Amino acid sequence: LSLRGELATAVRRREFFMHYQPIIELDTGICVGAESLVRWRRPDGSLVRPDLFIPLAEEAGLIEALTDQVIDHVIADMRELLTQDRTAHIAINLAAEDVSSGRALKVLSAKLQGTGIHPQQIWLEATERGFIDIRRARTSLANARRIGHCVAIDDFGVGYSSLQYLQQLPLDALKIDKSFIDAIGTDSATSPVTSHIIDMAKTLGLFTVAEGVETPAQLAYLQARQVEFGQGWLFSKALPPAEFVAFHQQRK
Ligand code: G
Ligand code: G
Ligand code: MN
Ligand code: NA
Repeated sequence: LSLRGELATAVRRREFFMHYQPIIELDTGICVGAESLVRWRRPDGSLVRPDLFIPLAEEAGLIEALTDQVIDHVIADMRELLTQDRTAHIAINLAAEDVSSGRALKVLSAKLQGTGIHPQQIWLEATERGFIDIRRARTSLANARRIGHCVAIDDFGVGYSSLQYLQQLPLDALKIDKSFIDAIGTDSATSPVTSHIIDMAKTLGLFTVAEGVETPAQLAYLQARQVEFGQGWLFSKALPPAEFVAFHQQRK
């Protein structure tokens, strides 16, 4: 059976679960929340990485069903933490089709009803990998922001149409892709681009989240440039739900 065929079965059998990578406020070191990251455990126990199966799910028309399951998991895993700490947030990744269609956002609103979780506590990461229909996405993201969600453009700079998305989508935040964080302090051609991305975000009034922060030197650079938030192995890898809750308790 192809991985793609297996994936359809996996969606039906709900073989997914979530890990949570802490997001840190860089000037205080406080843990303000986490990015939820989906994992697939096959029946034989092996794990498949999302960078392999998310693109497959997108191609196979399975991504919306998968996103629904992600939303269910985030609510089940994080309801207690989010209703006890109103300053905490969890970010959910949305595929291009989720953003364009707006369906995932309607599902999210419906599922949040009665949970006690405030929309302000769920951040949305709209990836720019894959084609986003800007006209449709504008409407759905504007609605999401109106009810209180915070919207970030994810994988910025590595995607399809960065500058167009940045100018035309209603956004609160920009996530600086790991490739630009890796370049900090190197003499690669990418290194000055990182600085320009930060400047551009500030010009547009967006706050910034740095992905893949691994070294104290990268952290020092980002703090000096007043990047507000960061995530990466310097702080923590992605954690199972209970481990993230413990991490957050200690660092909030
Ligand atoms: O955690 P990891 O580095 O393995 O994630 C790999 C990629 O898969 C990330 O770039 C991320 O954008 C994507 N991804 C992880 N979790 C989700 C999810 O819940 N939904 C979607 N659409 N993409 C995800
Ligand atoms: O969806 P997104 O591309 O934002 O997912 C982030 C991915 O980057 C995850 O797959 C996660 O496991 C990975 N990641 C997170 N922090 C680090 C890091 O500090 N170093 C490296 N090499 N990978 C990281
Ligand atoms: Mn992301
Ligand atoms: Na990313």
